[in-house]
Amino acid sequence: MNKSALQTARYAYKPKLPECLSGSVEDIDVEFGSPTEAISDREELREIFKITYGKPLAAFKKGKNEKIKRELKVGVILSGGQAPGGHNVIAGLFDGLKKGNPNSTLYGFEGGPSGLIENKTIVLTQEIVDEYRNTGGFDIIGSGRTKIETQEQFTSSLETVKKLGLYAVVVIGGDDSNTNAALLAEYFLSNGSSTQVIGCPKTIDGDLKNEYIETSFGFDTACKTYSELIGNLCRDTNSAKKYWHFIKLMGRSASHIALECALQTQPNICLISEEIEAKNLSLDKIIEQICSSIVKRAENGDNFGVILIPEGLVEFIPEIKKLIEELNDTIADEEESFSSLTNFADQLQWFAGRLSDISYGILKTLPVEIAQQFLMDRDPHGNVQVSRIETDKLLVGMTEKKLRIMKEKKQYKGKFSALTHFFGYEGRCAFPSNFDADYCYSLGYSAFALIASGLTGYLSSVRNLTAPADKWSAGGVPLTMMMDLEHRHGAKKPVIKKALVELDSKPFKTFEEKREIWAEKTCFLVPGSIQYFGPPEVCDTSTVTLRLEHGL
Ligand code: FBP
Repeated sequence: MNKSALQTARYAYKPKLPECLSGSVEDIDVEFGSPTEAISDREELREIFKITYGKPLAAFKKGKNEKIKRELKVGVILSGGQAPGGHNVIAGLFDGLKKGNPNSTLYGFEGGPSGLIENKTIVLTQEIVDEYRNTGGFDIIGSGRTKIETQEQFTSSLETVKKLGLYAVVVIGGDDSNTNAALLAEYFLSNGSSTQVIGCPKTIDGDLKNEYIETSFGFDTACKTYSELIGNLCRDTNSAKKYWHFIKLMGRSASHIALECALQTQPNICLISEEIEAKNLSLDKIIEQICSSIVKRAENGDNFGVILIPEGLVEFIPEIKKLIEELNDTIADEEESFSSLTNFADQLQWFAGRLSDISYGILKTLPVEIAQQFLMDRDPHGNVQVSRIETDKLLVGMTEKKLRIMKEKKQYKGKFSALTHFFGYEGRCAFPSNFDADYCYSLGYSAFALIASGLTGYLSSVRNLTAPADKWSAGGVPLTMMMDLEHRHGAKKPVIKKALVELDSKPFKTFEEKREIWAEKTCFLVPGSIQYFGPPEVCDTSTVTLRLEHGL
């Protein structure tokens, strides 16, 4: 790829490391806590993870560790959706390995987990890694969403690590990919292979977090990128004063991105899916809430505004959630019959009698193009692809309808002109912020130190993230510690628990305190673009969410 001026300048950026990982590698010692337990379903999980269950927490400290200088062969996988900073995880891992022993080798599995199954690799050389330092994207080796599930896939993965003589595999991924990492770690050991497996917490969605993982990488940069765009729209609409902007924001399920962007930009409305589900709010109630703000602002002469909509919203609105569940089950049960239908009218007809009356009624009344989006191909997990449902357009259509009725009843006198946007993919490959550049490099370096310390079934963990980077701590969290069992496709499966927005958390409470004023008055904040060069208070800060969670 050709290089922009920023890319060239960013090559010179030296990511910061926590003190416990900096300096000479043989000074990185590891200390262990007590054995750990899973979140729940402990007996069943102990059975599934016979060898790797319940390991202790690992923390790095300054000391002596001669083993760290061994020659190692390690493979790395980028799994799932792109997130800014992935290249720096690889750079941190590479630099650690080479510092430990210049003869160590890092293989990149191409195209995600399928690269491991099919043994598709490239050797990552100094020259290749240097090309990608501090850049966004996953294009160094590519990514993919293949899940290692079947016996054949596990067997092929084992064959690959044996053929390559791998000491360890690093899986850079979200909750599902790291659940896979835990299963692989167990599988390798129980099949006589000593290949270790280490995970790194990735996803812009911010939903892979818990007591030991303060945030997943990429969330910081993605939210700052979206907030810049939202802030610009706020200022634009405050200048021309004629549009309502309905902005859908990425985040498959959780509303962390929408909430963080709301805290950064102070829009008039931000819908939080988790709250809508908790309060059992129907689509009509949501429209009422939106119209109430539009009417109040129109009374003040403000016929403009900004509304944030989390991408996963539709799956949290009770009646739509039910519709989606029925659609998923019906399509999965009669896949062949459904896929033989070639037009929407036939598809709609096909669902009559197969869906409940309520769900069928909703499907029929949705605008045709939105209803069609509900019927599009499912993802590999059988779920609706929410990034492809134009919830923003659905809400605009329903708002227009409601306002027309209110106008007829003389309850509304304003003008309503709406524009829709979707900010999603444009945030996933941005140049990582300094925070993500440092955090990712540290996660990769910590993954190396976990491998060199002989550990398997751990997630690389870097904490104390609101402090300056040299004060961060680093170590590993046993993957089984973050697990419970969930029903997936009719069977109980081990999973790493997804962290949704908690309604009693400081970030949500802060938003809740202010949103009534934002709904009526113009309180927009314009955060501007990510700054890569300049004072730390402008360039190195973390998200508002993280700061509030840390009581700052
Ligand atoms: P990960 O959970 O794999 O990080 O991906 C998250 C995400 O970016 C969601 O926000 C979005 O809904 C989804 O990926 C889009 O998936 P795809 O890239 O397959 O269209």
